[in-house]
Amino acid sequence: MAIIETIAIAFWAMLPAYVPNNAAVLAGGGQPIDGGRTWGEKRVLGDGKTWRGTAVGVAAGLALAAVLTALEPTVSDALGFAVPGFTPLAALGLAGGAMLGDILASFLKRRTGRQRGAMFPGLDQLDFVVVSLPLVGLLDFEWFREWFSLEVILVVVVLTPILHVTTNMIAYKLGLKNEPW
Ligand code: CTP
Ligand code: K
Ligand code: MG
Repeated sequence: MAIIETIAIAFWAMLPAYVPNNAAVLAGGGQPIDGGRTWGEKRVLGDGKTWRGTAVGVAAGLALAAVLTALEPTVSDALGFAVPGFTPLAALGLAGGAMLGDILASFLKRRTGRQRGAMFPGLDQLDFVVVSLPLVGLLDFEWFREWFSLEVILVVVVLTPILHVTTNMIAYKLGLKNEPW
């Protein structure tokens, strides 16, 4: 498979996992998921993980998956190779897994004494991949196996941090995010 093709499939297949974090940033606010509770001295998750941000993030990922699925035949035709349509379970795994990964990362950040907004290099850029891919594999193994070849997974692991750093830098410059990571 040509590298361009692999990159296109990786990017397209991961879009429903990329969008939830950005949607959550725009929608965030309101009740924190941990309800303000602490574990030991530290918050369980912190004020940066809210019900509204999480719900809007998952909804945005699911909606995007539906749009991409509708566009898939046209886009595949135009590209000359197939990009994936999303089954409901694949979409749920990608969008839900992305938000879950982000929440688990905050849990780890608090346990390691990091305040809300502190960076955790590596984890910040890949938390949602680490949870969304296994979750997709669990929810719809056939779909996962069809689209996530070893090459596609490798591209995802390299491409995601680059996209993450770029989009967060833009969001920071636009004043949408408090920190550039
Ligand atoms: N956000 C949210 N709910 C989520 C994820 C994000 O409401 N599940 C919103 C919050 O307003 C959050 C902002 O998006 O402050 C930025 O997200 P993120 O960088 O993940 O959170 P941080 O504020 O940096 O908090 P943490 O240190 O826990 O990652
Ligand atoms: K994060
Ligand atoms: Mg942050």
